[in-house]
Amino acid sequence: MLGGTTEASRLAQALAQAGVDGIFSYAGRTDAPIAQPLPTRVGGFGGVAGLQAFFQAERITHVVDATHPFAAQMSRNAVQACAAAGVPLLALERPAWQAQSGDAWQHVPDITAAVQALPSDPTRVFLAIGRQNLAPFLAHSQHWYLLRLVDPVLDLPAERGHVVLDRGPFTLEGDRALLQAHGITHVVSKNSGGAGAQAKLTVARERGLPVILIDRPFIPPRQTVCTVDEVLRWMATARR
Ligand code: 3Y8
Ligand code: NAP
Repeated sequence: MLGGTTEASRLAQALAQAGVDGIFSYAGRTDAPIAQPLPTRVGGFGGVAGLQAFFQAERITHVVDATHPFAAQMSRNAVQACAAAGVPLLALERPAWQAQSGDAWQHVPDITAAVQALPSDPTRVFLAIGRQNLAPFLAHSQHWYLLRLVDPVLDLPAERGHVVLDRGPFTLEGDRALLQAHGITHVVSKNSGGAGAQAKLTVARERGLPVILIDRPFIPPRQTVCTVDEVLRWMATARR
């Protein structure tokens, strides 16, 4: 299984309890990812060809893609490698977040549009998008940024912003305190879905803050379910 999300951690628990002979895979993006109850490998496979070679070497019979909706490259590679190798593939993916009454969301298609959606006058922005796409935002130096990262890879002078180290899943009281403490006026987030990162959107609704929400990237069609139970049922029936 391709992991790296809360749902992936839950699926690993269920597979281990069911005695399924599985391998959990991390990309190796964080220094010390959460330990899993399945044998775990860390690091890229080396593109589609590397993934196919892995399937052969490990005699993989089923692949579950439980990566994050924004891990589009991994998901694209899995679709290609499984089709080429004739290995059944199932995606475990949480539904996108839907706006509720009181939400002030602006949907944007990508990072560039998110940067352009910020107001021109100086604002205090909670950038909850990790570390891979920060540069275009930080280039707009009139804003003050609150960054939440998993690992201490970057620091900001106090007048430019503040870095919080946290891995999530995040809590409502934690995000309430965080946004309050830093006088946040805007939130930028990916439409990750799931419960692990939803708290900041709830707090934005409570405080009437505008949210710039980045749409998910395109992923080629593949069989997709939303729950661990559906994955277990699929495992029992899918044949090579
Ligand atoms: C390495 C595994 C779990 C729970 C942690 C979920 C919940 C928190 C939402 C915010 C948003 C963000 C980020 C986020 C979420 C969960 C879940 C989820 C967003 C870990 C993990 C790995 C990663 C990689 C990391 C990215 C970064 C993205 C931080 C582990 C904790 C911002 C995405 O420093 C880096 O290079 C971090 C890179 C990809 C996005 C980015 O572009 O920076 N996730 N996140 C996985 C691997 O190596 O394969 O370290 O334990 C997993 C989780 N991330 O039970 O695991 O949604 O499942 N992760 C985003 O959504 O915008 C945080 O702060 O509010
Ligand atoms: P990505 O851009 O889709 O993938 C880039 C490359 O990283 C892939 O081609 C693959 O390398 C490697 N890779 C990605 N996920 C992997 C996995 N689970 N196991 C082995 N190799 C993997 O991926 P990403 O967005 O950087 O995400 C990396 C990890 O963080 C994933 O586990 C994802 O679930 C987790 N995550 C991402 C986000 C996010 O916002 N992107 C949020 C939460 C969690 P090769 O081509 O060499 O095989």
